Amino acid sequence: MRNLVLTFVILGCLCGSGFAEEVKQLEGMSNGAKAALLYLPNRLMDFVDIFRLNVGVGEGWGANLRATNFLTGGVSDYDTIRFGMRGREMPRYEEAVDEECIGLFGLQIGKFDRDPYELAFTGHVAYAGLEAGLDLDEIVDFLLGLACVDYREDDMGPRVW
Ligand SMILES: [Ca+2]
Ligand SMILES: [Ca+2]
Repeated sequence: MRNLVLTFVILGCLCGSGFAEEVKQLEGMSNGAKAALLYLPNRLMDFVDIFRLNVGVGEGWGANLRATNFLTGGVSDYDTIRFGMRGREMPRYEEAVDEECIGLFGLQIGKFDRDPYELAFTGHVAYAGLEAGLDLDEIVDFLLGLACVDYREDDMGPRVW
C-alpha cells in the first residue's frame, strides 16, 4: 500500500518542475526497489515523450514539416509561449525559433534545430500557432522501456541494464 501511495505521489508530481525531489523521496531504498517503484512512472513518461501537441501564442510566422531527417523543411521566425505538450515538456514553455531549412535523405541546407526522428508539423500565423506530431525515437524508447531498457537515458532512478 505504501508503494502504491508513493507511486501516485510520484505520478502527481511528474508534470511539475522536475524529478529530483520525487526521486529523493526514495532515498534509503535499494536500487531494485527504486527501479520497481519507478517502472510505471517511467513508462508513463516515455509514453508522454512520444507526442507533440501544443499551441503557441506570440508574434511571428512560419511553417515547417518534419518527416524525420529524410524529408524536412520550413521557414519560421517566431517567439512564443506554448501551451500543451512537447513530450514531457508541459504544460507551458517558451520557444523562440528562427529557422530556414530544407533537407532530404539526411542532408540539410540551412539552419534547423529539430529532433531528427519527428513526424510533425508546425504552423504559425501572426500571433498564434500549432504544433502536432510524434517522435519515432521516443516510440522506440517506450517499447524498449517495457523491457527496462532506457534507450534515451531519460528514465528516473537507477538503470536496470
Ligand atoms: Ca523517453
Ligand atoms: Ca526512457
